[in-house]
Amino acid sequence: METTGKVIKCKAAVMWEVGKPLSVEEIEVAPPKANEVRIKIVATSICRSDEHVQHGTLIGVKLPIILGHEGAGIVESVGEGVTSVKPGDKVIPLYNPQCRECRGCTDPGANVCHKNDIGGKISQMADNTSRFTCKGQQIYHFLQTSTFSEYTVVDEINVAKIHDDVPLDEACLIGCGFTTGYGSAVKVAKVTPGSTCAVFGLGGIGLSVIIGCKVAGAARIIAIDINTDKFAKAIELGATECINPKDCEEPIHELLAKTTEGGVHYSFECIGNPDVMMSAFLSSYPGSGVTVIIGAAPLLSQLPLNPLLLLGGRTLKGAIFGGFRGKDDVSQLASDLISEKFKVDGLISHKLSFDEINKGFDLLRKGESIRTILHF
Ligand code: CND
Ligand code: ZN
Repeated sequence: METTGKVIKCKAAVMWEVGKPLSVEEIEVAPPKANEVRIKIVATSICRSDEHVQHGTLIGVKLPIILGHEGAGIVESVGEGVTSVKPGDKVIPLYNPQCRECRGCTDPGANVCHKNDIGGKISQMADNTSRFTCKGQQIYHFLQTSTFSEYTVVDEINVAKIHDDVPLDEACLIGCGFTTGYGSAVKVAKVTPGSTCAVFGLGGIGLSVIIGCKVAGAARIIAIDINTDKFAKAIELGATECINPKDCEEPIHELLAKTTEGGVHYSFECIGNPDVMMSAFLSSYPGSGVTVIIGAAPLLSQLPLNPLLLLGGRTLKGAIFGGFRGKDDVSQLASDLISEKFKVDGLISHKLSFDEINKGFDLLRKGESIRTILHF
């Protein structure tokens, strides 16, 4: 390509300050170094985790930074030594890399690669430099992906090649929201046919859990949210009943115990609220229930858990990225999308131009959107 080896000037949303709207700027993106890949992002979507960070409620990030970790695009150029993707390939950037060497990549029960930057400690490329500059200043990378930029550079371990037929709008959702929720049901909880599931929180993550529970053959999928506007979509995607905890006279776990012969088989927390995590846990059947924590709780929060509650045989677990590995599983999920094992288009509530990114954040904050896709 004519841009190969050159600095590219393009559009990106820069976070200069926490809590302030992102600023759409022209930035410079350096060419990929050895083992790196420069990607033209075609579509990117806004996950609640981006909003937590933008709002300053999750991890403290380095500034200025380019957020965004749900995206899809086309490889523009590759650095020396890259073999798994080539220019022109459709790809999904991965915040959960796959180096294939560390314990996280080789232990069959694990999925989080040790080369991840999920806590934001590095916020740069592996050689501790950035590929982004704006107004003469270095800009940090976010979650090794920074998809709120028309061009981004990632390490080869942070990119998955996908089938040419996958629509990039839908591919974006495989980069986080869909994969996280779906995998939490089918891979982490291992929902069984005929079971009863309770899903707390009906955003992009919770709705994807519902899709997973349905694919796994759950008989009852109880969808729970304080925003009743979310119920129609939950039913459309497979929920069999919806409950607003605010309408209940008793605590939700007591109501669920009564209506599910003592508790649900599987419960999922998809919000990031420690109180709801306890409700989800207490809603599970004391003899064998499984609860999966997916929501990202505020940094210093704690669960007030009486250990006796575990002795009957309950399991409380958590997962990142739905228990899936980066490169291999993402490529496979993209292929499963083409073979219609599941559909993800129902998760796309809005499409905006990239310049309207702050409107996208507002829609999420107001509870009006599931996933907003931004196009450059
Ligand atoms: P989003 O904000 O779209 O959805 C949350 C839903 O929860 C909304 O529909 C709310 O109305 C609902 N809600 C809020 N409070 C309550 C309550 N007290 N009771 C019932 N419902 C409530 O978020 P999202 O779906 O994009 O993300 C959900 C969480 O998952 C969030 O914390 C995000 O940071 C986290 C996450 C985790 C992972 C992972 O790998 N573990 C990956 N991505 C996101
Ligand atoms: Zn690894």
